[in-house]
Amino acid sequence: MVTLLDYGAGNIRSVRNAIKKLGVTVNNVEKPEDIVSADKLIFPGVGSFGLVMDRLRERGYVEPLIRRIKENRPFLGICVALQVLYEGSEESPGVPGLGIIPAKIKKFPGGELSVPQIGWNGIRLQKKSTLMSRYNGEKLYFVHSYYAPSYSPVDDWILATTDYGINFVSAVMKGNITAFQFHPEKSGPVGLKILENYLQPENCSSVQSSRPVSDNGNRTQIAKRIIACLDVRSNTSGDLVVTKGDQYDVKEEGEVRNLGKPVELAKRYYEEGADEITFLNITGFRDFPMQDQPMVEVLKRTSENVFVPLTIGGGIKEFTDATGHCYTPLDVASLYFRSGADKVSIGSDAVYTVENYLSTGEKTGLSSIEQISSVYGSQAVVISVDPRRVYVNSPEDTLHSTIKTDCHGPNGEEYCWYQCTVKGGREGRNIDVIQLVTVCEELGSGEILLNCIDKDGSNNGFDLELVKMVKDVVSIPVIASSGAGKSSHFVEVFKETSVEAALAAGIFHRKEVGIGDIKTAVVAEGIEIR
Ligand code: 1PR
Repeated sequence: MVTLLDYGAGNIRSVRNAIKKLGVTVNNVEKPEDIVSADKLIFPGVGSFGLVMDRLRERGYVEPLIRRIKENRPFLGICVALQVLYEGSEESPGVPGLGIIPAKIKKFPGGELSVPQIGWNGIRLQKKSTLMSRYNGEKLYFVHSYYAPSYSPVDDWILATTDYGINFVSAVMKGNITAFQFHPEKSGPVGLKILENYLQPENCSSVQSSRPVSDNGNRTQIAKRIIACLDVRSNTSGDLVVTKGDQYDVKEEGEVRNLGKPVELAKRYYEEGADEITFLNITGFRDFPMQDQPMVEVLKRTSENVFVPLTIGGGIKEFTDATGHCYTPLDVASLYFRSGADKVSIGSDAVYTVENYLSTGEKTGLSSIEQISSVYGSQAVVISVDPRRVYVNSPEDTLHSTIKTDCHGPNGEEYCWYQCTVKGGREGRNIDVIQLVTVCEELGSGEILLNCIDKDGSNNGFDLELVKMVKDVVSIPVIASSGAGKSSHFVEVFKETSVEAALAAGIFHRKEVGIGDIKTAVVAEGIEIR
């Protein structure tokens, strides 16, 4: 039996599901005393440093946690739960942490590497521990903008370190107190093995030797991610199906193309080695997700068997129902996080937000991006961009940011700009992709999912010109999407641009190319992959 510290801030369903999958019963902390009396405690940290500390304080959990840790009773912290062991964080100035480890959490400096760090990176073990006895150097899933510095005086706490521009502490351990910056519950089979080790009865005390493990000095490297995307909507019989469009047209002879069932396909892609799964509820702009429970059900069922990050998009916006009850975008996102999502993606509402911002020059704090990122952190907010090329003869013909393109327009035009659309590409708006992504980053989004309507379903490769243009102006991770037709397209996008991830849909659903085939081709070119 293990006890979970859930303070209602986000997706801890996957931790719960991972424990259940390992055949262990999960108890919840109901009152402060449960923290002290629990046999084994798992504390999955979700949200910003300040939010986590606020919630702990409101519930009277701070003192019992400190007591448990000082008494050396089995404790496993995940992500922000590692960070709150420290004295404080640059993320939430003035908010004291638990103060167990005498150092402060810092923000990644950025520069060449995008912040947040999102993806699969290695760890270098610095000492032996039974928890890591079945760990063989595989990559683990990280998502964070702040890090624990690896310099003293915390040496005696360091279990593992990782490189992301700088060398940081990716795991701490002293006696029976352990915390990971990575997410074991999102790190596929290897993560489950680590969790299983913690849950073993004989590992009640996670014995460690003080003898340092030889550190081979190799730098760890973040992997490029391969993401499987499932566009989901109801067909004419009312069944929720995975569909796929050509330039966003998902109908064939009046029927919605049906390429499979969402939960089954997601499981297949997880087993084939997808680094992440994305669900896009493509009619979310007209249905309201909180009344469209099948999508929530899909997430809940998927997270029972899929232990890599899940993103969900579609319909994240404010909504007033027939009774006059108003739901905020935060309400919608919270429902998705509670149902198993790690990130939400915002499409149409991001475009409206940016239009508003460009006309007033003011941040309202009320947009979906601001609301959700302030509670769950920027890494939880992806912007799904649906741009379409607009060709012009010369940059002077438009006020928008143009590129000189190798792929000329229908009348031989040599320039184009990328127009943002809403409602699944049905409506073009007067803003361009550069305006959209730069403002979204400023408002707090943590990643860009860069589709391209012209390329969608074409199988003729990603729009490299678009990807380069966007990568040049943002410092958050970018996912290239639309147009993948063969493995070499992934090699091309990773070699010719600095994009962090590449996503495909049609080739996976139609079983034309396997995720394993892509990874083999990418590795053969010396590109880091999981
Ligand atoms: O506007 O916040 O409600 O979100 C709606 C979401 O649904 C957006 O993320 C939008 O991209 C998506 N969407 C809306 N309509 C469609 C459609 O296809 N008719 N799908 C749609 C977008 C694009 C990719 C696709 C890639 C890869 N699909 O997700 O999977 O282009 O495809 P490929 O590898 O087969 O080329 P909101």
